[in-house]
Amino acid sequence: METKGKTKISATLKNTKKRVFSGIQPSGDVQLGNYLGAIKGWVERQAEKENFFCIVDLHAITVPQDPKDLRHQTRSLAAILFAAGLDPNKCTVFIQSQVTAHAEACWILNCTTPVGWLERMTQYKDKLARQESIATGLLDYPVLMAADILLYDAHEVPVGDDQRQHVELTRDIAQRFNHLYGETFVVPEAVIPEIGARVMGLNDPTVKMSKSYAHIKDHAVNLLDEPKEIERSIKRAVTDSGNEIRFSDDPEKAGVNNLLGIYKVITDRSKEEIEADFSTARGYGDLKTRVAEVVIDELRPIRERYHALMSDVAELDRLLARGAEQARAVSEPKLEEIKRRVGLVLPGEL
Ligand code: AQP
Repeated sequence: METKGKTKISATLKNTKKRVFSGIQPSGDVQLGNYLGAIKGWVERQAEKENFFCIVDLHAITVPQDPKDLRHQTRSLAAILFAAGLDPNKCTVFIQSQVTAHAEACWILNCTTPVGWLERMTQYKDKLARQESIATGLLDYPVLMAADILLYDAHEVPVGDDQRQHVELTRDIAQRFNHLYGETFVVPEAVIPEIGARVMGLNDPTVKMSKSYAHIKDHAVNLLDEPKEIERSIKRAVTDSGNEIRFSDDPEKAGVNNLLGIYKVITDRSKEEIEADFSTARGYGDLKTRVAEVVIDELRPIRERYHALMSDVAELDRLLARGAEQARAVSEPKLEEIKRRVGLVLPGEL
């Protein structure tokens, strides 16, 4: 039995092809920050490595969700990912709850993760401050995220800046497990874009744009917004009383910096070129018009493909079932390896 276990362990560690794992919650309307900080990069680099993109519905239920809305948001998010350009022939897109290894691995990792590590997470502390009563799952959110990543032996985790701390924690969880039970997990790295990593709220450029604040007027551009709504939100974006259009770390200029950052990620031009271009602009009104134009042009084809995909839900579900099958083929042997490591008896082993 021991030999059989050892053979299986080394078989999964032998994977040499670089893997990428990232997730997104179906927790509301996908906003421009999710797109520029994560999805756009996923699409651009999907052919380079072996990519797994997960719709993390188990993470979404760590805060209250209406069941009917959650079901719709999950399919809608899948349609957005495919509409944005994720190609099921190049990468694996799947729903977390359809691959049960994630929840099982999370339990095992819970048993090696000190609770103090979780209490220090800033996203937990922020959400805690916004709610009267919180679920255990909210505290445990980063352990489930660690399970998601570690089950795939992912080397890279492309995320926005807000998830940096969670990926750091995943590294700690992996190293601790490896120390306790022997080399089991690849220790992953966060891959964070230089610009676009933190798109700020249009109504308040000191707060990150977030699905949770989508109900606040003019906070976000949602990916499915019509051109008129996009134009309206961007025209109302908070700026400052000056008129200088340049990239800046000055908190006073956070609004202008945010608009320029959005413009930069979409146009893929250098800061110098952009500043030179805007040097003849007549104030922030011109800047907002140009930013609205590029955002509208970027999102138009996504919105059109989205509506086509949502008109055939059976096909969407078929694509997701295929993704889940591919994800199970990788994560289930890894889960068996984890179980062996901690001494759990697998069926048929006795
Ligand atoms: N404002 C942002 N700027 C850049 N990247 C962002 N991301 C989120 N907001 C921004 C990145 O989007 C990916 C998916 O995020 P998520 O759905 O897993 O959860 P989140 O980070 O908590 O995003 P939200 O929109 O703020 O959701 P809620 O309100 O539900 O918590 C991640 O890579 C994230 O970094």
